[in-house]
Amino acid sequence: MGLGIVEKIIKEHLLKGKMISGEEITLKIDQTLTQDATGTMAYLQFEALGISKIKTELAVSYVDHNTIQTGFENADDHRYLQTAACKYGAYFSKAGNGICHQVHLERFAEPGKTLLGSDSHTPTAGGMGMLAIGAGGLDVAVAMGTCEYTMRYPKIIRINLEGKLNPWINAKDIILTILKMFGTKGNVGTIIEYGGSGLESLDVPERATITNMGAELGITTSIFPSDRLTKRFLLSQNRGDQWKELKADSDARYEKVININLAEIEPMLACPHSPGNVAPVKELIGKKVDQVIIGSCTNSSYNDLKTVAHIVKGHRIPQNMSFVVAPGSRQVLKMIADDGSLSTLINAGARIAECVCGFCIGNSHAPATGAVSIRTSNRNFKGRCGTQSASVFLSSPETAAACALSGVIYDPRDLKELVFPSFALPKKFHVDDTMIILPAPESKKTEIYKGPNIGEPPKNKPLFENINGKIAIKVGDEITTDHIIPAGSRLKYRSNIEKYSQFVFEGIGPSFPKQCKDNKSDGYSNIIVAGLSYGQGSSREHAAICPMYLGVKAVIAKSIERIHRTNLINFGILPLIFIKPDDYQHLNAGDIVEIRNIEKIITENAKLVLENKTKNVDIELKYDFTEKEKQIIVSGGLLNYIKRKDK
Ligand code: MIC
Ligand code: SF4
Repeated sequence: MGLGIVEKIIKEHLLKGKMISGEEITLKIDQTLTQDATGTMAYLQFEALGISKIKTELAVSYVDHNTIQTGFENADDHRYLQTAACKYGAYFSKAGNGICHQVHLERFAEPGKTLLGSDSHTPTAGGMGMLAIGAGGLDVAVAMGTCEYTMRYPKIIRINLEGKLNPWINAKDIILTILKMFGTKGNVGTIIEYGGSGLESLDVPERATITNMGAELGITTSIFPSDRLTKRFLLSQNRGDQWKELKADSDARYEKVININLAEIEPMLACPHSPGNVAPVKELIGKKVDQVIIGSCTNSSYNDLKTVAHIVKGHRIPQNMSFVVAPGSRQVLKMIADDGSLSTLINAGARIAECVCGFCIGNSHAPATGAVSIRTSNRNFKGRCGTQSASVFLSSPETAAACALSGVIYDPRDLKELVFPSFALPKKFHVDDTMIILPAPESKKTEIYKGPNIGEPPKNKPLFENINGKIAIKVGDEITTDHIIPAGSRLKYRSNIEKYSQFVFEGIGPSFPKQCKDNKSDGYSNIIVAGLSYGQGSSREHAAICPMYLGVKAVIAKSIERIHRTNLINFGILPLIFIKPDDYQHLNAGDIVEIRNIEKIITENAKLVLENKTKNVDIELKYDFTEKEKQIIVSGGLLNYIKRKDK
C-alpha cells in the first residue's frame, strides 16, 4: 500500500513507536523555532536541563512578539535571547526582521523535514511541505537538546482542493471555508494533507495562509506536497538546493477524503468572537467599520500587501477609519518599498507598523470602545485585540482593503472599476539576512545576560498521593489561552512567573490568583473546572506554568485542546475529563473535592473517582495518559522527570 506525505515524513523520522492512530510515537526533530514571548522560558528551561549545546540541525530564536519596549523588560529579554542563542548555537533573528512564521518560510523551511516550534502557528511551514508542529516551550527545549518529540500518531485526513479560485478570492477564504465546515472544536489529533488539481494555482505563501490557520481548527498540523511551485519559491529565495519533491502515492489511504471546489469559494469573514464563527461577506455587507489592519503571520506576504496597495491606489481611506499595515518581514517591507506599494499605502492614509506581531497579540492598535475592526490575522477571541467591547472580524487582504476604502463591510468583487490584480510571485525575492545573527564559533561565545525581570523557571513537587482540593474557578466552553493568561499589555512579564501569575483569568475571573492563595493557605490544592475545548488557541505554556505556580493540581473539563493538555502534563497538572459531561453541573467554585491514591490509579489504569465533599456526590473522570505521560505527571512535570531519569 502506498503512503501519503505525512506518513512518508513520519516514517523517515520515526525513532520509537508504531504508525497506528493513537499510538505514542517519538519523532526525530530536524529544526526548532522559538519566539521571544515563549522563548525566554524555553531557553531558561533548556539551561535548567543542563545540556551544553543545541543538537538539532537548525534552531532559530526569533524576536517578534514583545517589541513594544515601554520599559526595560522586553529589551532585556531580547538581550538574554541573543546571548543564549550565541552560547547554545541558535540562529538569532533580531526584532524588526519579521514574524517568525513568515521569516521561517522565506529563509529556513525545507520540504520533507520536521519542525517543532514554541508557537501554535508553527504549522505555517506546512505550506513548504514540512511536518511543522506547535508545542509548549519546554517540549521545544527538550527537542533542542535531544532532537526528539513524543506525540500520538495522528488521524490523517486528505482535503483535495479542485479547480481554481475566482478573481478576488484569497487562500484565506479557503481556510475560512474549511473552518466553517470543521469548526474549532473536536479536531484534536488530526493532520490534514492537501492535494488536488487546485494546488497548481496556489503558491507557497498562499498554501502557508491555509496551513497557518489549521491552528484554529485545533489540528496537530497540515501540509502541502512539495512540487514545482515549491521549487520555484525556493529558487526565488536563493534556496533552490533545498528543494526536494514530496508527493503522496496514488494509492495512499486516509481516514477521510474531502473534496472542495475552489470555484465555489466566496469571500468569507470570521465573525466575533471565534475564528470558527464564519459567514459569507455578502451576509454582512454595509456594516460600519472603524479599523482595518493588514498583517500577522497569516496574511502579510509580499503579494498580500501588493494587492492591498493596488486596491487602495489613488484613493484616500475615509477620515474616521484607522488603516494599519504591518508587513510580515523585513523582506516584504523592503520589496513594497522598492516597487512603490509602500508609498501608495502611505498616500492612501495607512499607518505603517513594525514587521512584528504587534496588533495581533493585542499589544498595539487596540480599537476604540465598541469599534468594528477587520483584520487579516487569525484570532478574534473576545478582548485579544486589547478592547473588550470591540468586534473583530477576520478576512482576506482583498476584503479588508475593500472595507478600508468604503468604510463598511464590502465584497471585493463589487470593486467594479478595478481590474483584478493577479500578481505572479516575483522571480527573485530581496534576500538580505543581515538581521539574522549566525551561531557564534566556540572562541566567540559570550556569557548569558539576564536582566532583573528574568526569574528562574518555577519548580514543582512530585504528585501528591491524595488531592485534597478546592475548586478555585468554574469556567464555560471554549476558554482560550488568552482567557487563561492574557498577552497584550501583560506580555512583558513572560519571564517573571511570580508577577505574570497575578493576571491568570484576568478578564473572566480576576479574583482567581487571590482565591488560589487563600485556598493554599487553608491547606487545599486548587482545581479548575471547565467546559468544552479548554485551552484553545496558543501554545503559551504560561497558561499551565502560572496556574501551577498558584497551586493548581488538576483541570477537570469536558474536553481539553492538544497543546494545552500536553503543557498541563509537562507542568505536573492532571488533565481530567468528565465521563458524563452533565456532571459538570455537580461541581461549583468553592466546592471541596478529593481524589485519593492518584499515582496508583493512573499507573494501573484504574477507575478515577472524584468525591465532591460539599455536595456529597461522586463523579467519575477519565484520563488517557501514555506510559511516558504517567511518569511525567507523577514526577511533577517534565523537568523533574528528565532529571529523575538522568540520575
Ligand atoms: C498567539 O498568536 O496567541 C501567540 C502569541 O503567537 C501564541 C504564543 C504566545 O502566547 O507566546 C501562540 O499562538 O502560540
Ligand atoms: Fe504573532 Fe499573531 Fe502570528 Fe501569534 S498569530 S505568531 S501573535 S502574528
